[in-house]
Amino acid sequence: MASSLTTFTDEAKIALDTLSGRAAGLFAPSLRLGVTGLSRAGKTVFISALVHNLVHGGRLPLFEAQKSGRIARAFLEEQPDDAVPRFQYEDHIAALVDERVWPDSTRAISELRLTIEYESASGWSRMFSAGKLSVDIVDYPGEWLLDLPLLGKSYADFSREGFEMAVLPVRVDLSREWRALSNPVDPNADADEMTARRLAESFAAYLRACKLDERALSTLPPGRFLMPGDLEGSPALTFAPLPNLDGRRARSGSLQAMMERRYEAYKTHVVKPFFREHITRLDRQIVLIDALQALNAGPGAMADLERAVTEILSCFRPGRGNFLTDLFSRRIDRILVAATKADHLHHESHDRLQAIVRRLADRAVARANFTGADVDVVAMAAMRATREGTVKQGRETLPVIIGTPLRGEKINGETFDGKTETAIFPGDLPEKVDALFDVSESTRRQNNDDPAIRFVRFRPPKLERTAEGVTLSLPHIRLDRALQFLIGDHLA
Ligand SMILES: Nc1nc2c(ncn2[C@@H]2O[C@H](COP(=O)(O)OP(=O)(O)OP(=O)(O)O)[C@@H](O)[C@H]2O)c(=O)[nH]1
Ligand SMILES: [Mg+2]
Repeated sequence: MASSLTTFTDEAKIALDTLSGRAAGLFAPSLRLGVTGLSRAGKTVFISALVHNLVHGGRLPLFEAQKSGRIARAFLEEQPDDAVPRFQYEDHIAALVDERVWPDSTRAISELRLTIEYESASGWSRMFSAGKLSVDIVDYPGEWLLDLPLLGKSYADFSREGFEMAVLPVRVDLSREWRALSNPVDPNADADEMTARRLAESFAAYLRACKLDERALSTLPPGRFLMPGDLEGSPALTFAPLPNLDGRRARSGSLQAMMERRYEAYKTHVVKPFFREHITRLDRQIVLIDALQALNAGPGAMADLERAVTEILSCFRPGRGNFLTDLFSRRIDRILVAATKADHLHHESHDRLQAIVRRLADRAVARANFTGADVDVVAMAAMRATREGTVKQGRETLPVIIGTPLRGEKINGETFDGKTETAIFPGDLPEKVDALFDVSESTRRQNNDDPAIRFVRFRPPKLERTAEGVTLSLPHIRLDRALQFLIGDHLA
């Protein structure tokens, strides 16, 4: 009796606190937004553009709270986790806006808290006070995401899959050296540091080659091999798949035992803490996908991208049958799968881009057996680097995009200097989505050497300034739609 009384008083007190907190404008519910994406998908640019557009009242007609003028103020606040570095928002914006350069690849984790003060749409809530919502966002190197699926895989699984994937047509030439080095190795031989190091280095070199633009492959774990962060040179990274394990148990003191121990240590000390601290507490998630880079590289890259997205989604799948469920403290209820960099296409092609990503997401969702969250798809650009126009060619009028291609980008033998604005006809995305994923198609294409779909990269846009020198809002494509889906209901 006594204890339930305490509980009751406690609860009443908490309720009272909450109410008075809200009345004093102090109560700010928080929402953790996961910005998920493989490396170079556009996470850092997305976060920077999102914050800038909210803080500076950008043009966001599809974001209802902003459109109806209910957002009083949005600002960066001190973040909740002291141990995590702050997201260098000001530096990123300065680079994008003043220097017109894109941010470097992210090498370590960082975090920010964006607080939005708004007026509730409902009269009842308005009576108490203005509303306040804090959105917490974490930025990290995309490569690290590839580690999540490893949590569910034994060293033997990791080794077997490593060798299976290495002989796929898109990888077989790149993995040749590593396979030649690994195949003669006897897993049962005595553990030897030099052998372990040679294998690990060769394996990492193969993964790096897969990631380069021409192949643009995505499924490349372990992630720290590509982006070691503070683990550079650490023994935790000195392991690699071994051949011919055939379910054999490792003899103590053998190379296999050593590799297995390090693989397990990598999972326990590197992957799990990252996952537990930053991924399991998410409420909402946006998955950014750079489909254009994979399209550029051909169907092998598209199939690989689909595999990566499927494996990652399986990690977020709630409920039984997911080895990670116990780690989750919250449940993600909305996921937005976003095709990024849509500004590389004329808007007439956006529907097709969206269709490609929808097919990728649908299959990934089905294969990952993913249920329990609303999944939506959008083609967007967090920072629009181009504008649209038309060019007359003979009797035809072609829809073009106009922007400044990055220095060194090439089209039809012409190399750009990074200064000149150019109109480009990006071509049409194919109507038939299936062919894009058909790997046999890629072999044909590589043999015939007929050109794949080609895109060039652009510099960040030149922004207009007012007479007072104030930069106008950052241009984007459907960032507002993404925002509405991700946080709109929390500002109702
Ligand atoms: N045109 C255009 N390019 C973009 C956009 N967003 C990203 N990019 C390009 O994509 C590159 C990668 O963007 P980032 O935001 O750094 O990608 P990331 O996901 O943070 O990558 P990692 O930090 O390596 O994981 C940039 O350098 C730009 O070239 C966009 O909205 N429009
Ligand atoms: Mg980044």
